[in-house]
Amino acid sequence: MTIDGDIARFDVIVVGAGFSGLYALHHLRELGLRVRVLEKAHTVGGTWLVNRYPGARCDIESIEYSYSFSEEIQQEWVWTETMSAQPEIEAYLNFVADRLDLRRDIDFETTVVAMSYSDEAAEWTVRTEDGATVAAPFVVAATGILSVPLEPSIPGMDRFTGTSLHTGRWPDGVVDLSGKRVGVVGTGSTGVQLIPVVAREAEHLTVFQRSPAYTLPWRVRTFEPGELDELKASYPQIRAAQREHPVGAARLSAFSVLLEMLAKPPLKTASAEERTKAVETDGIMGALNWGDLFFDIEANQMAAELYGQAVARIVDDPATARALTPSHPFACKRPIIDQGYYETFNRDNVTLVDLRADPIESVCPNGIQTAAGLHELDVIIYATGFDAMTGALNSIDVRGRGGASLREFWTEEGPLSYLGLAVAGFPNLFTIQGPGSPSAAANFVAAMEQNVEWIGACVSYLREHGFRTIEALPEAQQEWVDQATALVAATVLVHPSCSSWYNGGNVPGKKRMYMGYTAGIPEYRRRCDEIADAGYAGFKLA
Ligand code: FAD
Ligand code: N01
Repeated sequence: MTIDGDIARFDVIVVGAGFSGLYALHHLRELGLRVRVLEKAHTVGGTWLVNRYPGARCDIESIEYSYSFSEEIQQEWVWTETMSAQPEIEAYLNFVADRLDLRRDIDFETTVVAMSYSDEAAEWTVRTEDGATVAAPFVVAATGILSVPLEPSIPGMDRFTGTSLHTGRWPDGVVDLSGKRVGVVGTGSTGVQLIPVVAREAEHLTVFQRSPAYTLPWRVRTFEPGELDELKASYPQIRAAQREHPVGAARLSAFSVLLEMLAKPPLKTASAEERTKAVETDGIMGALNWGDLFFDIEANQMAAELYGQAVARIVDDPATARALTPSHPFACKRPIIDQGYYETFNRDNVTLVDLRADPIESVCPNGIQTAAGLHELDVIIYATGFDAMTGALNSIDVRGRGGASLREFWTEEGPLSYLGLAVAGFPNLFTIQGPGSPSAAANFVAAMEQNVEWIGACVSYLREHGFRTIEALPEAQQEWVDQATALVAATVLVHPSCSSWYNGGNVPGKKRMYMGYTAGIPEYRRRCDEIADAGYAGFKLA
């Protein structure tokens, strides 16, 4: 890459070197394209490089939450646990980068700050933080759906004299929490993973909880000797089953459990005895394992009550159990699984602060002040989530046709996109698993592989047929958004009390809109293929 003066030119610029960017580089390079990847971190990994917090792991079995495109890679790599922890996934992505010799085409420590499209040249010019520019007809934004950590704005945060950490940019190296008084703010997927591990290490843990989580107890285990080899021998069947499965993971995962719930009898018509028996027999699963919770808010509220009873069977202190019972609808946030979450609250060194009753007033130099008093702390860990789906692209000044700003468009109109792959007014820009894609409610890697392969085929088609540009048509985009919205219209996902990264409700001021596509990956793939086969229907090719 050159600084100022001459501009280096490529066929495709990929931004980001996580799961998506690495596969985009490999696949597009295999198609004979000159590809350059720009990555702000010092190495590969994306999500699995920065979320190094204790307890971080995936919640889909690793033999499915991994690349399927290379038989060599899936045979050579050794997973040690059913659902791998962060260090192993990070190591896997490094292995892939080396095995496919990807690093030679990646510029690390290179943050993209702006990119603008020239109509005349049919080309994107991409500017990085150090003032360098590169250009290419096509840009693939592999910038991540959960890559911009969200800091809460609590008065006094910068006055804290202890250590402040965000789980989404956890420092490299050991963070020693032993003998420390630690506070964790946030009880989403991250908090639920982090809290049991921190409790075992810290002198005292105080959990500041605004919305209690719904979380399914889960057993993650190391593979028995020979077990992984047997699975590897069945990879053709495993991958085939995944491909046909709506969530891109056919083995047991929180997503597959949720899908199975849809086929269960309704809670509304269950007798009092049946409800009690469900909780007595199956605990938390029994409270939630009913078919009408996604569509009927009253049934959902009844399930919340049963859930509270199930929690009370695990948590010794009744007041703590009550505080851990959610009041928002089940299923309107991403499903969570845990290992010993509720048991953690029976420990002598753990205190729960229910912010619904006792809100945070400020962060002080020596702790967190709530309405009821001061909690003295040495370390505060913010597990407060991400500006999801649009956050990463909105932190780049993306200028499309006529200088239009993507950030302004998405802020004013909402996160509109055609297939989650393209935005009208931004020709030749592909977004991997953007808003309106299945990624929010599916195995991301499976969903992403489809996107990368579709983009590869699209660029090849354009070149073979002498087209220089492809651009989503506004009416096709609106139709796609309408279809995605219609899919969830009858569900609790759009209930006013649902606030999550799925609908932008977790970011103050963000326009609310459900940002997923819930018909499943096979149906999404069918639609994408149909559109491509029709000469890219809904796109303007020029
Ligand atoms: P990322 O991994 O986020 O990578 C994006 C890359 O782009 C980053 O390296 C970033 O530095 C770079 N980048 C962004 N902006 C710029 C810029 N302006 N300039 C240069 N570089 C830039 N999904 C699942 O399906 N199953 C799971 O079990 C699962 N577990 C998760 C656990 C955690 C803790 C989190 C946060 C997410 C999890 N996800 C899971 C979602 C996860 O984000 C995806 O599965 C996947 O890792 C995303 O890969 P990606 O390459 O698209 O994005
Ligand atoms: O973020 P979240 P996350 N004061 O937004 C609270 C993936 N992931 O990092 O709900 C007090 O879910 C907030 O409270 P509320 C997965 O896709 C996967 O946990 O807004 N609290 C909430 O409790 C997941 O969905 C895994 O009331 C504040 C929490 O912080 C996504 O990443 C593991 C607050 C944020 O929860 C994000 O998960 C980890 C404030 N000012 C992550 N602001 C797997 O296991 C926010 N909160 C696969």
